Amino acid sequence: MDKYSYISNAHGAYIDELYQNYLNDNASVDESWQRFFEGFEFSQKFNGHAASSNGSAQPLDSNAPDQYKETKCRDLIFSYRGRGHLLAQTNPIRSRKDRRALLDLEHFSLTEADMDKTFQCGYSLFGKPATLRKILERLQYVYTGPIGFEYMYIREPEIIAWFKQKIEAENVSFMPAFEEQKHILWKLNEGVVFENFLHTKYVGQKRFSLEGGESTIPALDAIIERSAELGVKEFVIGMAHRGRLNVLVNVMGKTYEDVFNEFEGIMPTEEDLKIGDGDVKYHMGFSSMHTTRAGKEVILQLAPNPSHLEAVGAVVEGYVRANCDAMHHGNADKILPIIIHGDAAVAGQGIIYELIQMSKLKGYATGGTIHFVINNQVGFTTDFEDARSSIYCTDIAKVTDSPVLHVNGDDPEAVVYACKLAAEFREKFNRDIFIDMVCYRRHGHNESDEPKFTQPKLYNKIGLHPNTREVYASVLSGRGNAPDLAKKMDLEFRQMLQDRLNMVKQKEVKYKFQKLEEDWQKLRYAQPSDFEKSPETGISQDLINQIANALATIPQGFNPIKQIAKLVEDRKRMFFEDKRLDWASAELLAYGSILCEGKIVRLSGQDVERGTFSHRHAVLKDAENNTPYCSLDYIMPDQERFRIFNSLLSEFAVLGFEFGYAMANPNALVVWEAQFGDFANGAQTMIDQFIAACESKWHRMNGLTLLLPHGYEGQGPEHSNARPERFLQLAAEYNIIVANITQPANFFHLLRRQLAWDFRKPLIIMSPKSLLRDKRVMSDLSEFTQGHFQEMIDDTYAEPKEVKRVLLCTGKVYFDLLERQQLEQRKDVAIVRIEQLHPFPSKQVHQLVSSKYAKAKVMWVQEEPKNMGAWTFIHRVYTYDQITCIGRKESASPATGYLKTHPYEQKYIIDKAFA
Ligand SMILES: Cc1ncc(C[n+]2csc(CCOP(=O)(O)OP(=O)(O)O)c2C)c(N)n1
Repeated sequence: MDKYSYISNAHGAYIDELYQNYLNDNASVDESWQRFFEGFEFSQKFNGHAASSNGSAQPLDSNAPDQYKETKCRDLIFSYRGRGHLLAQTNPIRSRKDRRALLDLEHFSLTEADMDKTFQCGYSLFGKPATLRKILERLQYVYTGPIGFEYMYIREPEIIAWFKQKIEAENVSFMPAFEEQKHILWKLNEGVVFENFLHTKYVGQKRFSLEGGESTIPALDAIIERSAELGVKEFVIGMAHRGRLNVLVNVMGKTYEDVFNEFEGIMPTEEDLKIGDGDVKYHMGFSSMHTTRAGKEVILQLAPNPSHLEAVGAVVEGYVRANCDAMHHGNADKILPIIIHGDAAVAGQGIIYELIQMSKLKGYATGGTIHFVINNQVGFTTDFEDARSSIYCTDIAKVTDSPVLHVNGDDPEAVVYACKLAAEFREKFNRDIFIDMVCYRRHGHNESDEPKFTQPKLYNKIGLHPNTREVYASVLSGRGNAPDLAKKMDLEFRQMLQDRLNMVKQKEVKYKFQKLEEDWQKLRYAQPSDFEKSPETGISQDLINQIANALATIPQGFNPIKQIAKLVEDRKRMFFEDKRLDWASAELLAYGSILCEGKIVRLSGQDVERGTFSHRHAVLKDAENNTPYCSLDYIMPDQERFRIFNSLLSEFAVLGFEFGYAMANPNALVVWEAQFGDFANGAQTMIDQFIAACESKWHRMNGLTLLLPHGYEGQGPEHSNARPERFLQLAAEYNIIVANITQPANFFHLLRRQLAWDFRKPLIIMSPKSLLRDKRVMSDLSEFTQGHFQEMIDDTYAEPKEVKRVLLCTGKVYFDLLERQQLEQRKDVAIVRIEQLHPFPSKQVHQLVSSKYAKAKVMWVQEEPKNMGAWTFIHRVYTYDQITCIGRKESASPATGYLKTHPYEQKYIIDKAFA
């Protein structure tokens, strides 16, 4: 402390403290401070009097600065690392906005007169003291060149140290070898010439060209090459419209001929039309096997994608996680998600925040994602200044301490360098990283748009700006490297495209199916007849006993709280004495049975481990140390373990993730549960664009299951209604299953049916709340050892000959109707439950009504208002006879907020049904 008492300014106390820390443990202070203190002690040792007793600093020799300036120079280095990116030359088309980098010498009380003084802190850049001139030169070279590095906000010192080492020491110059330069030019040439070719051949056709951002092609190539060297075997890419066709052919290996065919407008075959309606060419997915230049064989996948920007990212993550679980032994290093964003979308869409928050959670982590932003500085017609409040479009990266590399898109060598660095970072730290490639958009939002309506000044500049390939070609020829190369490549490639267009048959891309793709190949698309009767899904009593044992066992040494001890006792009694199961037991039994088939069961959503309504208790917690115990993991050897995860408080991204998981693996039962059904509307994009339409648009089946708590129980507008009407409105052409079930055994069979079918369909279940504990909602054990899902359940109480009225209903209202029927002993009213609303079991219902209750009037009873619930759908499908509806009046709000009003409304419905 004494040693530093001469520093009489505001820094003194701070430096004193640092020095104390340094004396206690050298490594506890930043490396540059270590060098600083070493220098200080060195000068103390040899000069004895680095400072005067009156506190003012004194130079050690004529060329050495005083300690105050030494400190300031150190600040300068530190500040360049943290703020240099604000000055980096990343914008190819216009000068950067002043972001107040505050990096001038005067900000550090340094002057021109200090330039040739030697500073100890040169150590941290050169491993030895250096003049301010050299220090500044190096800092400017590294930090204000074509890449702006943002990493100093990261709170792990080892990551900061890694970055510093990489960019300040190992790769000060990122100029690649000549062979690599040629390859970059080749990829750029492919990117540029392909767009140019389409532009001239298909004038005015929408293609969302990559022009202005063509460095994306060498960029993706570099990520794939470097990651493959580091052991990645599979890449899953999510991207929007911009540049997609270019990526498809020049990265993914789709044939040029295929793309030309799509531009010519292919006629769908009869087979295609049977599956669905298809999608535009810049939304389609693709997968291929690719051999890297270093000879590594890797799988490339591009996820299909709707117009809704950024939604696909969550799907990609789920897809990656599924492949990681099923094919890479959980090893995320083998599979890499790459998400390509637009600058406006990544800044504006809220799902990005959800996605980022998922990235490190145990249920959702995928070992780090490379985010690549094609930052063309405009979103449709909106300037970046109207598109965000943050400085950078990537500022969300800071939420998870993910580094960002801002790079000039007109410098493909810098882009390639940034991509390789990102690949190395991801493999080393399994953390997200962002590349923000600043470029421009040569045309309007699409090719027929006039950009000068809104950005005339910018587009005057862009009009004069040479394309990236020309820019790079002149860099290469400036270096004296093969001046004719670019021209030669252009001619060759253009000729090849012309040949392809002339329909010279292209060598087919070799396509090898990966394992899960093979599993999908074993399935088939559904036919209408598949929905007439469900397959048998019972399980043996032996298996039930094994699962029951697991569910009814608390392991030695585990301390349950009192209620859990009782719950486990109750389970045991249900399975082994009463032989009647409640809802939760039926559900867990279904999951357990699938796990025992060696298949994955994944359940995620908010609070699913315990269950929102405290019924599931799939994961028990030790009362003393909180250790979790998942009973279903202990049924038998060689079973799959139960993948159950409490999710973050997100619907959009989490549902997208689960959709992606189910899209990857046909043999996994993937379930997402909403806290209450209404919250699913936060994920409406996933429901509309992916769940309802994926098979029709992209010919991709998906077996995702949604559990949406639903039912009118007086809990108010927001906890009553899972909006079945919305799902039913989306329902057509057997696209989704919508069910509302009343019996545990039927729930069990429905869940098992998801994997028993030899096709896959999304399943949406309006699931119960208070019924979870209702004594009437129990099923005999015998119903689990045989049988199948029942789409419709007939009345067993009414006297068919006497029946004058048939009440068709679904879900919870059945029990209210039942109660009245029993109470009033109404043998003249039959209550028929529709357990599966879509596909509607028309044949079964019509057959029943026309034979058993031929003279009866048919009514639809629902507890929802008539503009909600199933009524509008029933009206659509119940074509056989006249049918009327009993329900709440048409309403703006789903349910009353007045607790006392609720029972009156409910009674009114039941009264009318039996009137
Ligand atoms: C969720 C959503 N909202 C609006 C749109 C309409 N839209 C299509 S492209 C676009 C601009 C996207 O800008 P940016 O993310 O910068 O990508 P770019 O098109 O510039 O590559 C908009 C608003 C959309 N597709 N998705």
